[in-house]
Amino acid sequence: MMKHDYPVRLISLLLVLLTFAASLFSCAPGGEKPSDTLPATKAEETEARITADLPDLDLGGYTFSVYHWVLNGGGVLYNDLYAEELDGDPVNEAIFRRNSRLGEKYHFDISYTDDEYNVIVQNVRSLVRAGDDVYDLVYIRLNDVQANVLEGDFLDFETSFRYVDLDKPYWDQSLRETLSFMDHLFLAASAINTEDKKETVGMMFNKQIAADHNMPDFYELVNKGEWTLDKLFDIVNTFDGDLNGDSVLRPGDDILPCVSNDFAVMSLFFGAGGHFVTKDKYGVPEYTFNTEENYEITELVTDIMTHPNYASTDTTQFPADMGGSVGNFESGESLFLSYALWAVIEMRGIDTIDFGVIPHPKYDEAQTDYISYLSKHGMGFMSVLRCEEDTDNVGFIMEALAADSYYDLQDAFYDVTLKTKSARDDESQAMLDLIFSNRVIDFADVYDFSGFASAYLRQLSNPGFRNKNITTIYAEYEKKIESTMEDFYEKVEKLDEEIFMVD
Ligand SMILES: [Ca+2]
Ligand SMILES: [Ca+2]
Repeated sequence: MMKHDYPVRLISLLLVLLTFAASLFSCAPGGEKPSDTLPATKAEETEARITADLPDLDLGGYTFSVYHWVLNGGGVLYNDLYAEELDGDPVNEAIFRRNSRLGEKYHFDISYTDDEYNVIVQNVRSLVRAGDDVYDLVYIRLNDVQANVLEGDFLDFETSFRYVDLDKPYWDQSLRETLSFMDHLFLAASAINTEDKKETVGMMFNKQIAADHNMPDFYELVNKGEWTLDKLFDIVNTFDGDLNGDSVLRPGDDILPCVSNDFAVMSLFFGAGGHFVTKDKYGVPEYTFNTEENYEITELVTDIMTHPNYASTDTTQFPADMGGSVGNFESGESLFLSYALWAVIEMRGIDTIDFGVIPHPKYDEAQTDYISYLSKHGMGFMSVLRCEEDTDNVGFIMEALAADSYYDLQDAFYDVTLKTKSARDDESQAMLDLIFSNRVIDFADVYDFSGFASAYLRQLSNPGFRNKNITTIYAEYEKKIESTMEDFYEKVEKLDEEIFMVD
């Protein structure tokens, strides 16, 4: 277990030193920028900066303690809550400045503790049973948090905090919708975190290859609402990248139209409006995968990903030293890379390729919005222990942090995400806005009822599924899905009756 606890005063001193250093190197790339500079899209959205409606409280030196998962001691790209020292990274700097600014204004400190992803699950359970509210804000990895939610370990964001205004845009509205059930929200997403943003998927494209192959202007295609699965299929199907003239496209030999790992099945399916679970008007989740529409989307996605020109690291042989699909894209050997956005951050040191980012395609032009999926394996959402006594302070600090992070921290994250040779174009920023404004994660992927969501993910890569179509795979899971859904309803009912005292 690691614990860091630094007083705000020390942070302030470091901040003074940093500001001095920044003034010495003010022409350095990535230098300080005025905090009132908003991204164009946000400026268009609203004339005035959106602020939290909070009274001017003095929290009397309250220590806001954060408890966060890690994987083998690491696994998080940024510690979004806590910056121990300045390391020259814009995101780190934004977190550091945010905490100093708010800590001074409202008089509180932040402490941070982490534990392995499986240990934290058990510890949270024990703390709640013991009524120990030592931690104010808890992050368990989304892949591991199901039992804690259903056993009632967390407070409901919708009703528990008088200072939290979930309707404000710095609370993620599409994920609020996705993660809630029967009027409860136990896991919340907000501007405080970059962790969930970097796990959100996008399609990176190589601008030089696009020009060489007379591709349409992808930004324009997206903006006109014409970026669809059919368009992607056409590109994959007709792409001429055969450099060695053997009439097949292979990673290492040729230029490929699109590379990914098997997660692209999910990114493309959900991007096209597919779903496992929908909710009825009372917010009750129902397993509704078994529809014509979902099978049609799956068929299109499968047509794309099993096309001989498409290369997925889970089904295609990549050269061993290539670094998979990300490495293939980095070395300028593919037009598209479908991946989580952390790949873009990883690529920021690379100056040999020039690339942009767009969302995954829609099913057809009639689909209203582009939808971006996110992976549950590398991030967790905010939760507060059910035994928390200090809901006023905890709610107040969460609200203050979220409102502040909506500008400086998110701007810094954009900066880092786009900080490649020349992917920092205005269009890319607008595309990231588009991606982050409509993100989903399916309820069935979060709770993995009966394991069908996992089977869906591995349908092309797992040898047990590869020769079956999705209708057959679903039929094998159907009975088990029904019983796990019944089990879920029973648990929620128990939660309502015994813990939240709802009739
Ligand atoms: Ca507490
Ligand atoms: Ca070839």
